[in-house]
Amino acid sequence: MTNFNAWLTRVAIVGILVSIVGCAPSTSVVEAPIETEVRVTEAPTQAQVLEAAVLVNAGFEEDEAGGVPSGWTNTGDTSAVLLEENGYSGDLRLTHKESGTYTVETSQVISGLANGWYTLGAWVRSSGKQVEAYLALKCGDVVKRVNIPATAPGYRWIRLVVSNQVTDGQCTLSLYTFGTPDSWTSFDDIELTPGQTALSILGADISSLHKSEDKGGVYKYSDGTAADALQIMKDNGLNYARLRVWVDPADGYHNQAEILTMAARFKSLGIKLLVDFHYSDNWADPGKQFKPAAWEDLDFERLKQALYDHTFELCSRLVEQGTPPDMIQVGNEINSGMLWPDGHTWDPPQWENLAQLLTTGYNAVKDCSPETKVMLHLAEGGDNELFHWWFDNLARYDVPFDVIGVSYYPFWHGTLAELQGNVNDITLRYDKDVVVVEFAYPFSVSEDDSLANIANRRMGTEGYLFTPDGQRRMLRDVMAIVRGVPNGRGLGVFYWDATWTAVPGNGWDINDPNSGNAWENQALFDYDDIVLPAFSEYLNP
Ligand SMILES: [Ca+2]
Ligand SMILES: [Ca+2]
Ligand SMILES: [Ca+2]
Repeated sequence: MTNFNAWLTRVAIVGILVSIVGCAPSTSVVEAPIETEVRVTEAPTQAQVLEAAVLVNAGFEEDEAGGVPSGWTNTGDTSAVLLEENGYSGDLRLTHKESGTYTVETSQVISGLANGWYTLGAWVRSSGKQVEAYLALKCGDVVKRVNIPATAPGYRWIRLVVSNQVTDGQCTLSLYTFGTPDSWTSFDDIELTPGQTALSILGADISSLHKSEDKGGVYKYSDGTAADALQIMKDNGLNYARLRVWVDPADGYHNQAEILTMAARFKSLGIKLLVDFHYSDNWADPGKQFKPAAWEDLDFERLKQALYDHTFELCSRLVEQGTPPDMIQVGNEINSGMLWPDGHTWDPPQWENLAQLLTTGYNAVKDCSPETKVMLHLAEGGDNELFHWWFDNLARYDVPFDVIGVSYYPFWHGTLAELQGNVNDITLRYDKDVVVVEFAYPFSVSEDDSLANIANRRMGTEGYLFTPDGQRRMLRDVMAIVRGVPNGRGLGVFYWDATWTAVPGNGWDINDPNSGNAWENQALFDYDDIVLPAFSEYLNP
């Protein structure tokens, strides 16, 4: 549907609502449409009837003498501009490549644009190893860029987008490479379309925070000033927090009481809440989905009831204290199912049981709070085949849900191109929004406590050092992948676990107060408790 059609539809809906208002006998009916009625005053601005801009030679199929694309201007080391075979579509693509170090920009000025938001989109491939490669949309004095990451290994095409606001009728599209010798960037099928593409969820799992604070953990702004961690994160763009809940955890943290306490703090700062139900007394992930001790001897019907009651109870308590959950995930990384063995997806698979458990969780959420979104969450965000296997099996039972959550740890879950291939596909195939609900990347190769960190120096992705800037670059590029999901269905990212710094007493094992932290090199606060630069990427949604 075009924006103009959307406006026409809205006018039609408002017309219906106005006629309802006209004969509505009760004030409760009258009140709701009045807010909508304001839309009657909205005229179709130019931006609402815009069509995609007409670019010259957007697919690089037309060349001039000298082998450069017609309709584009090249500046800098123009010998680095090539038209190569094997476009994303058609015969040809634009490539920047040179045997020496080079800097080159290929650009096109588009004028006659109505003022408003536009989004530049392009398919790209990249060797990596450039000093810098990006797409830029320059409108007036404002330049917006999206970095082009390496798409090796495999050299898959990925599609990136960047939005900017037209204020004086024109913009410049820029395709830029600052290359090292033999590094290359390819471009094809450039588009400039009306509208803005931005992430609405800028989230972090901060399940560690409450216990950390109790054990003496402190958090600081970049200038070294200690402050409330939530305030620091909010000032760095955080708008959504995720908390896990266990049924009866041994140390008394990550239980319902903690969620209620934290939810009240979030509410006071305008931070939204995603509750991550593990349905266990301890960690649940693809390698372990053990039942809570209190549920172990229940038959399947009673197990479903226990799941329902636990979910409904926490949700209802949140509603009652005025902090309804914005989203709830039924299970955590449930590739292998949950509540083993009843909800196994293997050996032998119990898809029907799992479908009943997930449907029960969904019903508990909606019975408590119809507005709350329900997420189903799997690990292995780059494995499209796995997502097909899992969601196709569930689809046979019509399991209801609203959002797909994926974990994407670059050192375990494939390349950025594989992440894009998966999230773009599953939003279409299952007609759902998607969230990268777990992501992290290290900022250090050293340790801040005696327990060896999970992500060690052998696990780095080329081009992203285990440094504060490497961590920032990886978060930036994961955000770009989610932003590029077609039709605005990529909602956002949750960083995991932003606040889990090395604090004695807040280790990984809730049965051992002396256990260490294997994650402190992936927190978003450094070993001196100072917020890391990656966090500020959330200020560019
Ligand atoms: Ca082409
Ligand atoms: Ca450690
Ligand atoms: Ca420290």
